[in-house]
Amino acid sequence: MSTIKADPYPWPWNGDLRPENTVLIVIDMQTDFCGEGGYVDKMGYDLSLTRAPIEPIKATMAAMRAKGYHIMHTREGHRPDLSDLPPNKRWRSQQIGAGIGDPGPCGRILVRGEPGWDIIAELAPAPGEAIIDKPGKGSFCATDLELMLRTKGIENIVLSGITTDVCVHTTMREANDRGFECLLLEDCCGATDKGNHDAAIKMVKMQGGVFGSVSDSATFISQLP
Ligand code: C5J
Repeated sequence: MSTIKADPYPWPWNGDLRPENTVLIVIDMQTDFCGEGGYVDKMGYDLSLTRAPIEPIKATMAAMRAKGYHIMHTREGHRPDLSDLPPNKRWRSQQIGAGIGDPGPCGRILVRGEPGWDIIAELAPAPGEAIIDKPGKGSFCATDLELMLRTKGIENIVLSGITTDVCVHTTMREANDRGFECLLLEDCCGATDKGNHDAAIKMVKMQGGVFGSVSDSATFISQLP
């Protein structure tokens, strides 16, 4: 029996925390979301907010790799022919001056294979770590993530990445509804707006942990069995 100190309950709920049944998912740490000239930068948001989780994620990933835990990464992006890009998603991005599929300083925005779409070098996946390419916000929608988790016997998911209120939250909600036990590491996530980050964290903790529990990287690393 091992748990991590977390709010609103020690995680995981049943104390069954082992490298074999637990994965760290690093969500969308791509240049488009936290690098100069990428999608978020083009929209005019403060990059320091989406870059803040880089060091905490790096430390968490190193600790989990050293103990043999599963690590997975996700990337949001679309096919070069944009056949998996809903027209309303494209239209909305054009309204804010960062049209998905349009050329930018880091290549075509949020298009697979372009420099801006790739995971930042600081958090590069290690050989053997799965990368899930997703066309939407949630990591379960139109991907083989659930099949891979079930095949590996994974029950516990530690969530990190960007953005807290969008892709991290959507993935956490999808995972929770599928019966996975979720922990969000607060300082390993960031949003384009600090208020939205804080609200997203608060939402997880309501109703006894409606989507799971919340901890931070230092606590997690120090208590990880
Ligand atoms: C967004 C994401 N915000 N990774 N994507 O469009 O959160």
